[in-house]
Amino acid sequence: MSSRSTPPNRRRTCWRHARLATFAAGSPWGWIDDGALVTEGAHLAWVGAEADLPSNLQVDDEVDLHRALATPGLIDAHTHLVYGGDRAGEFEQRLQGATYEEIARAGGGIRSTVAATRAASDEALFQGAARRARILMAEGVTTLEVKSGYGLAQAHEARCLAAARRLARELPLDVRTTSLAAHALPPEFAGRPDDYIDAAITWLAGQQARGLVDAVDAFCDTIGFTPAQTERIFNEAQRLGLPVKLHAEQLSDQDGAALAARFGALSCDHLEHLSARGVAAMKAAGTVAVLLPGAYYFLRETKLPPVPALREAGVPIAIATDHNPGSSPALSLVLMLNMACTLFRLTPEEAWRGVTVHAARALGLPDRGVLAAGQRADFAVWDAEHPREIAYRFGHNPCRRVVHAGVERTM
Ligand code: DI6
Ligand code: FE
Repeated sequence: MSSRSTPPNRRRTCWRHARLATFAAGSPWGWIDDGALVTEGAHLAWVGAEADLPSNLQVDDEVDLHRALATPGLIDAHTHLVYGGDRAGEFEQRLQGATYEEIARAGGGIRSTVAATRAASDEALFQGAARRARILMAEGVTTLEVKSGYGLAQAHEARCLAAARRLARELPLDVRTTSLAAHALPPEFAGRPDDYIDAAITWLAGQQARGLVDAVDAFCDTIGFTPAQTERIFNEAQRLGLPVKLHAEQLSDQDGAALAARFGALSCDHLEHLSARGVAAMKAAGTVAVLLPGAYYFLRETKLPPVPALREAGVPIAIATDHNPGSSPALSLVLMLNMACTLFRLTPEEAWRGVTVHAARALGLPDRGVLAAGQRADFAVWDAEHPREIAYRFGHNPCRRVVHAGVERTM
């Protein structure tokens, strides 16, 4: 062991005797049966088999994991975590026969959450999002994407993005923020969607100058915005050097994925109505398909995203909660693993890659999602022998320990 005076950013800890699912390319699960991880500050300095640990390795601490499973920290690449109120009443309405689209067209749906969000204080927005983030974190989530889209006015959109940024300052968690002003038409712009898009375009540069935004998204659908309106938002994102993502082909095929691919989108999300043309465009652009089984389930959709075509084309597939109050009030990425397998017929390994390595790619973060030297020291330790068990059970939380940026969280 080396000296106790090692500065925190150089402190080395060796985590020994783990079953490792590294998700490194080249072997199923990136599996190492008796593995070790060496963290140095916020990064992984060494990952491999116990038998290969360098004999001259100097570390400050050692932790024996007694053959527990360790995986990369989970990455939830699509959430709408910041909002006011809830939509439990709308859930009841839907059970009495109203559809999601009917409620939206009658001014409920997203717009009712917009009213509750505007009425909430900054502190209430933050505390609500923090409460939800802690639930996700307790299941091993170490990186989370958060979209705006319930403010729909310049100041309110900025408040929501600022609340998301505050999550990363106050919780042991990394947060990527996405501006989704083009989520729904706010009441002030009723009947004038193009004027609203003009306004939303002018907000982006200010959000970027304040360090509030990492990417730009839009809801391109019959109850959202047209491809032409989406393209105008994307042009401004491109001018500012911000990557784009798209809620594409959720309720209908708008050819949104091909549009997003033309802008080199990081991801297209939902995709139940994705065409063969959209699959090919995503493949050519290297765009990740983020599938959202929680929304599919909660809206009782019947049209499946084209998983066989995505798989065949080699489009990377990510899985996320899409946590939001209207179409996916889910707060369990572990449950999404099971639902991705059961509803979308992903293999357990595909589902797991979807919340680790492919989720990282959907956020443009090459430094995480895999356990390998040089990557961020974000990992979770589970009460399981193999990750397939975690995808198989549902309604449980087998996460026992979480290390974020080299520091173990108290759970
Ligand atoms: N698609 C969705 O499923 C969510 N947003 C979107 O564009 C739903 C948001 C909501 O109903 O509040
Ligand atoms: Fe969404």
